[in-house]
Amino acid sequence: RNTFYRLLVVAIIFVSFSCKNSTKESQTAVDTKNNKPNIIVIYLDDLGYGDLSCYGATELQTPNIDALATGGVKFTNGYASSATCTPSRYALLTGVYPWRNKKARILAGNAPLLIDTKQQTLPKMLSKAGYQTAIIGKWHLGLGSGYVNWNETIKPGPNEVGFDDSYILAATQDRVPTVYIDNGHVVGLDKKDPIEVDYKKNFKGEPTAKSNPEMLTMTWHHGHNNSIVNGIPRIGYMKGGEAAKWSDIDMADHFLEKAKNYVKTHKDKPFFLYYAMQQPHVPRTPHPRFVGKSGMGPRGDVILEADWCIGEFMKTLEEEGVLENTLIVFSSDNGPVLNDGYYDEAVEKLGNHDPKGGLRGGKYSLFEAGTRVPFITYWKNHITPNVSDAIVCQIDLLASLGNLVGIDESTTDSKDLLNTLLGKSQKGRDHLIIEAKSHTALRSGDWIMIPPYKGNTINKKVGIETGNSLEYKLYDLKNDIGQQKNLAKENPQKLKEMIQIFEGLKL
Ligand code: NG6
Ligand code: CA
Repeated sequence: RNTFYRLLVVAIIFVSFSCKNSTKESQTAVDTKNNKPNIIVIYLDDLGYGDLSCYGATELQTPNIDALATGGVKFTNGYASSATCTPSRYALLTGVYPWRNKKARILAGNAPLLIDTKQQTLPKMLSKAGYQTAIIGKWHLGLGSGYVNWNETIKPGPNEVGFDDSYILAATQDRVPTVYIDNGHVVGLDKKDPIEVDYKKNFKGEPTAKSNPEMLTMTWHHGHNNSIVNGIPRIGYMKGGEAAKWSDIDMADHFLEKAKNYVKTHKDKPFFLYYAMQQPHVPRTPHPRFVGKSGMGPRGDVILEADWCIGEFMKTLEEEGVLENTLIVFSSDNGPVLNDGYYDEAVEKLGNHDPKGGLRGGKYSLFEAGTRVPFITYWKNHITPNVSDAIVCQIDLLASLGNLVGIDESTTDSKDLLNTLLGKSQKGRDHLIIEAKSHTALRSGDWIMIPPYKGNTINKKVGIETGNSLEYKLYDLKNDIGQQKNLAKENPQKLKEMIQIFEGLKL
């Protein structure tokens, strides 16, 4: 009997030991295989917290983005670093708060490169880890070092801050030059028709929205009354480059094709692709396939178009056999705006849709809707589907993806939240400083504190509250997500604590 028990004990020990070993082995195997998953950041432009059906929209259906959310981690407290484009993209790529760099503001189409070529960046770090790196889509971080000759190699630009490949639009769809730039070269440029760009004065004899309104197919509301390209009035003046000008209605398909092609031609080694889509920024120019599809006018139509593009792109990842070895981060550079300078029925046809998803403010605003955006991570069979309330920010991608590939990149500003992004932890940031037009506020736990700022309380042209006021504002987001009740006077202790943290972090 004794022998029997002894044997049983030995058998149990043996079985449990070998089980442990085999789990360990298989984990190691998985880890080794996926140590370097492909990384894709899909970044939309001006997409609001409430613009997707997976974030509560009922008037628009975005099934392809929803599939990422239901198959990955959907963050309810995911932030862009800023309420405008350039600063958010700066933070995303460098891991540095944009308010540390005074030049990190919405840039003109001929502004110099904002990122120092010596600065650490996400693509540089991933290159070091053996990745191939590329940007396809909107850049808006400046090009050149003062004066740009658009007819020669344009640099420094994305290729000088870490991207092996770049296929970009220089600034925004509403800014000149309205051409694609492929690794520093204007696509389709006819050297006999050189491009000239100026943001101060027009070129003699060139039509503008003001001098030739009869040429317009889209009407400007504010700004956007300089050069006319494809009937659309733009910001800035441009001359020449006729053959190189992009087709606005084909832009989404164009970038999608480039992104698909990149995957097909780079799938044999780990790659990092920053797929920076232009929707739903103005001018909203859906392909005719999507016109009228949302019933909400062009803004809704281009959101549907973007969702379709993402669906097609996902199909490519699947067909090319890389889906299970690819981490996708989906987000937006800042919150929503309806009228951002063109009459395009965004306001009139909105109906019951709430792009802000119940938040206050919008693009340009220090209130929540300026920076709290859709934020999703997806990695088939590696992320357990989950909804996370952890506070995460795009600025954390540098440190977090650094951890993923085995490089320590934690900085004062960029936090390693890899486990949170992969749905293994619910712990997010303790504090986050958000920015809107160089003004800053503190999110800490469930609280947000907005210091006093002079200036308009409302940006009348776009119809969005700025967050400026002459007194401190303190909101408890847990009970007041719409920031309706300022608790600064009622809770002076909390206010004091928040001010102290804020001042400490801003050093
Ligand atoms: C503003 C533009 C706006 C948009 C924005 C940049 C005017 C009046 N408004 O200056 O239309 O282009 O810049 O948007 O020109 S962002 O998403 O790239 O930050
Ligand atoms: Ca934007």
